[in-house]
Amino acid sequence: MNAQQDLAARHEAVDRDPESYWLEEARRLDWDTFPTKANRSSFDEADFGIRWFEDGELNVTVNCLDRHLAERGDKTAIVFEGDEPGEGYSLTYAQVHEEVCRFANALKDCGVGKGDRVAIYMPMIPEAAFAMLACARIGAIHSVVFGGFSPDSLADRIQDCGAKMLITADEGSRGGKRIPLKANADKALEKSPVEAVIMVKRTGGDVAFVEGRDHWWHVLREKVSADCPPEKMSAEDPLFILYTSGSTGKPKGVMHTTGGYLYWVTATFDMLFGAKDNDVFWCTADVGWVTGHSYVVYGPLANGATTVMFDGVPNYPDFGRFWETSNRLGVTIFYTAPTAIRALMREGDDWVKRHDRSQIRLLGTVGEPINPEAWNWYHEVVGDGRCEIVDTWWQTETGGALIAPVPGAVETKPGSATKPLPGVYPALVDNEGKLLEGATSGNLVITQSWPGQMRGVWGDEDRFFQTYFTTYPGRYFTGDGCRRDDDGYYWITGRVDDVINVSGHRMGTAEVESALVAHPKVAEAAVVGMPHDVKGQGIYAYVTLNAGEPESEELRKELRQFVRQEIGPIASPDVIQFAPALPKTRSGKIMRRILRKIAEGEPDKVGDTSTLADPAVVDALIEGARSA
Ligand code: 6R9
Repeated sequence: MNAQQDLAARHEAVDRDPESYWLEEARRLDWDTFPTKANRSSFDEADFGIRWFEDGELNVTVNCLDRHLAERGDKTAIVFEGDEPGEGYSLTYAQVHEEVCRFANALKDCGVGKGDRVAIYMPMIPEAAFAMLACARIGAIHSVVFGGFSPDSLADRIQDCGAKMLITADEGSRGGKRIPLKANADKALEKSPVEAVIMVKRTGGDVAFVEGRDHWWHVLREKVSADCPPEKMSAEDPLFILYTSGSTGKPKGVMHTTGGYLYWVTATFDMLFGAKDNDVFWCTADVGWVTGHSYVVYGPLANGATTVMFDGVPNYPDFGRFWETSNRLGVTIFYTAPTAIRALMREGDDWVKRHDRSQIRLLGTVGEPINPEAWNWYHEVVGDGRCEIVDTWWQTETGGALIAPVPGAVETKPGSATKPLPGVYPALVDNEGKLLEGATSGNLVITQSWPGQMRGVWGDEDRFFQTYFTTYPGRYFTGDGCRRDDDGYYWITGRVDDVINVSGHRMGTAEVESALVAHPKVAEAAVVGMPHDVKGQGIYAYVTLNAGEPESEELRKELRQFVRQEIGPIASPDVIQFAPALPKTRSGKIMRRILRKIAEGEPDKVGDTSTLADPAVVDALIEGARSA
């Protein structure tokens, strides 16, 4: 069977008899108890719930490590590439297995057990993967917090998930700069204490050490056994929590479980990247994001592939880093974000062409819509017109890819994530929820559950249903807008809610607003997205100062710095416009549509302003935008 026939057969099989298809597919995993039930999910309020393979039992690390030992124990599992080119090493499956078992025993010695939450705040070093897998080994639930987040953001997440332990490193090293992870962690722990801290030595920098609470990993490692039997987990036991931004409130703890999530990342990694024994797979995402979970750690390892962990940035020491490193490490499959592609494209073709890329056979992208120009550059320049481009649309909530071209089976179109994978049923609806047929644009919903779907928002039972299933009852709402063409191809147009996508990182406008208003000189703030050549979207903040507070360039800088401290550098506003007043309806609601149009540089398209309490505000804003 060729790829096209195989894909057609899968679609046919899952449409005809989903229960049998999924149970057959579950054989991709090794189970302690093979499930007899596949899908027991409902999107309806009366019997709402997402459950997959619920009577199955398994351990994630057995699937990612133990089951490969007999045949691939000496195969490279992880290639570590540090910040400096060539600063790195490789680990075999046998070695990773041993490290994970030791780490798991260290967790146990620190009092961590099944169901406990463990926060992980780490650089992109193999120990980050050991820590995640060690949790999975003993049934603890990890919550990885991106190393670029501030102490406050870390503290909020530790508190929300009730973490018992924090795993961190002395410092990170990115683009030649040190990142004070332990110092940040210490600040966070003042606000949200944990019982124990394990710290990995990465740079050897000076850090505080709290006796009785802190432990060095290299010290613990020598004391613990390399033998740690895997905990038998129920398919629906939680595997991890990952915080992500939504349109309202604080980031929510997206919860994924053991069986369905692992199945989905295993199957999608295989279908989309099809890593063979000699492949080297490099996904450039950080483990602080879902892409790092699914396609740096779990997906590749469950398939027995070789995965690269990169602790650097695309422009250090120069703009050729990706291609120099790919060549040196023998990378055959490369997966990155459109923002990185656009940033490198700006620097010219020469940075690419000076490195041999003939070993690369497949190029993937994820994180935001890829504009056709960047798609074509990736295809023509990076891939020499030879490599397939696999544009994968998915979300933290979906666990793994849902819409993406299966190589060799689905023809690509530059800028389209193409078509749904087998068992994924997207649909477009209008704002009233009416189902739209044929070639059209609308809001993207998914009509049936798939195994990798999130199971809940940690600590808030109602929020999952409220956030995703009430806008269009009976359907999962993605928050994305989308166009479907005559060939049934999907073209994601971006978020239609109050989420902005900055360099592939999700930011809730509400989060940035609440950081701004926390500043003593700020009375009110409204944040919207604006088009940005490299980042996709930038952050545009309208700020109303307290009465009598003078506007100044220094204050602009101070506010940017303040947001960096409150959330992290990724949330720093690109534009701050001081606004004497914000456009509000008579009921006091800020009309963001107007603010968006001004930020997009299209003030003539603000539309009807007659429902505003004071329509004159708009003219003042348009005037102010010229100098912002
Ligand atoms: C995996 C990940 C999810 C949001 C999603 C959408 C955007 C991701 C995309 C894409 C167009 C793609 N997005 N992949 N848009 N084409 N291939 O990025 O998860 O951080 O939760 O972001 O990213 O807007 O809704 P997450």
